[in-house]
Amino acid sequence: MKKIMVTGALGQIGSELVEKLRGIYGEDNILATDIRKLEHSKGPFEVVDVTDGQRMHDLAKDFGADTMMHLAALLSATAEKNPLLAWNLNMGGLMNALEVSRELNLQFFTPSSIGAFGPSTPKDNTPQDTLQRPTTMYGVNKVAGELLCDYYFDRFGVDTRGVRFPGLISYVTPPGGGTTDYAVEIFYEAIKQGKYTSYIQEGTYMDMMYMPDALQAIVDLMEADSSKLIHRNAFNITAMSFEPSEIAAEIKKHLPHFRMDYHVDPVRQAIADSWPNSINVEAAQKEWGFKAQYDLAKMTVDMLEKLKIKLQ
Ligand code: AKB
Repeated sequence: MKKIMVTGALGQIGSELVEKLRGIYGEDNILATDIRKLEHSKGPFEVVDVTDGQRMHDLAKDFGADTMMHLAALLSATAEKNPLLAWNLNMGGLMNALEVSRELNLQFFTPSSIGAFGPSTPKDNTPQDTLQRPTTMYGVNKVAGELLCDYYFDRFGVDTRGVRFPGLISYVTPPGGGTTDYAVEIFYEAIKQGKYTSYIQEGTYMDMMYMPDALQAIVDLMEADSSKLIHRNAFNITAMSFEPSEIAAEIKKHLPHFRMDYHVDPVRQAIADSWPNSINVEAAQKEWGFKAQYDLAKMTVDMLEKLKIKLQ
């Protein structure tokens, strides 16, 4: 049975991943950690600042962890507002998590992102192995992180694994400070107000994925036969690619009065413009059987249904 320490456990991915992992491996086998306090936790929970490597080490050791899932990070738009903080937190936290994993011989997961690509990357059907010259601090962090994870495997034999996530959409915990967040906000506003003002321009395609597929991908990759993994880290994965008017049209099928207009945020638009339109997922399919269950239509039905109940 795995014993997993999760950082960033109260974030968009972490809050749902911890639940899923507790369902699979048992409540007491998942140590959730975050910089924020949680008043009532069902399973083990500790407050951790990931820039404090010694505390991470002590907690992982006392818990008897055999796996580290490192999620704590600033997202793209926040990182662009505060690049120095992003460097210190994203890179410092990752180095600490990797070091703890090397010292305690833990299996390791951390997400990269479509943000690891840049304007000179091929925009359509973006290959697994391609040009990566991102123009954002987040992207610089992600490329450096991908390389560090490869390095810790090659140099120290740490069983590092990871994916490049697209924008993640869920009804449980809202994301904060990302460029793809519009694709989550639109559902909340469609139900609450019947309208949404998009900060991303019509025609801007980005890859996206529904959270249940993202969580399953993490579990599948971590359970995959190590000898089959050629890439190990930073696997391209995605479930759909759309632009704002397409998701609006999909929502309109269920909420006919829904209206959308645009007030473009130049910072987030520039980030989105530097990212691919849609990425190629063949390596993930071949090496560990990646497959998404939700397309735009199926996700929209589920999001609206679940959010209507949540927002009642
Ligand atoms: C963001 O928009 O910053 C994230 C991501 C795609 O990495 N959702």
